[in-house]
Amino acid sequence: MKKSLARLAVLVTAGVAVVGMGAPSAFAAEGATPNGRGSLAMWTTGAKQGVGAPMETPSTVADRYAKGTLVAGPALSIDIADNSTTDADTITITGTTDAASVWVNVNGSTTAASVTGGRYTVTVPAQRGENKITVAATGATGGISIARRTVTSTNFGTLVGSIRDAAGDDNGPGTYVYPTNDAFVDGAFDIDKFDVYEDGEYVNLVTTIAGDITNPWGGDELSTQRIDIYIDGNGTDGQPFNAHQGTNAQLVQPYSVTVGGSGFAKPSVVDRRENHLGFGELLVVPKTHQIAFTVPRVALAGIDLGAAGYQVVMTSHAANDEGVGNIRPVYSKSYWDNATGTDHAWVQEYRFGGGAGADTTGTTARDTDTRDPNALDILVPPGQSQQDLLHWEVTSPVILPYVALN
Ligand SMILES: [Ca+2]
Ligand SMILES: [Ca+2]
Ligand SMILES: [Ca+2]
Repeated sequence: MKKSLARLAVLVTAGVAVVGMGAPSAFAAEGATPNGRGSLAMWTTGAKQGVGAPMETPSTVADRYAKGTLVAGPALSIDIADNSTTDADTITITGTTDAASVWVNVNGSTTAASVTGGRYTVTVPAQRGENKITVAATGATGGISIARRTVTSTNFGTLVGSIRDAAGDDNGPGTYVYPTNDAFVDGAFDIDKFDVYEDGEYVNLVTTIAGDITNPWGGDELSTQRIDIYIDGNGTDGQPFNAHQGTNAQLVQPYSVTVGGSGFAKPSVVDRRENHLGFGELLVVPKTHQIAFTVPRVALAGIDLGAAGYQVVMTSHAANDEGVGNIRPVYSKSYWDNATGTDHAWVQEYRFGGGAGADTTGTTARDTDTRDPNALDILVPPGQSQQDLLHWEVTSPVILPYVALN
């Protein structure tokens, strides 16, 4: 066992991660860098945990690869489908093999599978998001077979409640149009669902969007979106209260806390008096189109999450000099339409149209008219319409309601 794992460690180090699955030339093409995250570290760690230091001389193995001959690996199948999704906190990996031993590495931690009667099984903890699974089986003649799978876990904890949102209403009051640049992919600002989960000392506020989550500008997992989540745990009436600067909107009454963040601003919990109560973490799950803000439960102290009202405002992230509050402005459709061919050709490519105003360096908002909200999609209570709620030509600033969880 010790020897087998030692060989394996060296093989992975040398970048021959597809042992048993292709010709030696394919390994050379991969170069000396392990294919995948921390291959060497993970197998070395596993070896230490399981059977001791693995780095004995791999001369026979090295020779074998230097000469371009390959010992056939054992039979190895894996039952779990690639790119599958689970909401459980563990992943059970099973399959068939004719090898005596099978090792499974998940996210850098290696575990021996139990092998009985030609089948292997092992249950490992799933980390939230993407889990990279590598299964390695060593045959009696030293050949190795490897299978890889990626499994996404959406285990956000215990669901407190959800709010669904209409599809295709990522147009604000019904008139807004996306910038034309490819960075603004279809549905990138279309809220599909909002979920609240409790997870021990944390709360997960999860916004699912209709479009793909891309990261064209090198943010932390996402680029174009900004999300502000307003939580009203008061249950008392009050006067309308300003939303995050640059939203050009108010909440129907003061929030208890707001959690705002983007790929360029860590989720931050702030109360209505602008006291900063803590930072959260951003986790994006591209496969399930989920953008999660994980915040400390203590930062939401005193709020009954199940009874609270919520508003989720989807805007587009702006750099500091592009719009106040790091929110991208919306301009009038005629200005936007006619920007092509002018010295403001970038307007159509990088700003939203269908609202009011034009670019100006005269205000920090970079907008000559801020009556129109910069919200592209919001949550809407049953029986109300987003078109009415965001109809800035009737009421400005627009007043956003809180919505109860289902
Ligand atoms: Ca929507
Ligand atoms: Ca405007
Ligand atoms: Ca909506």
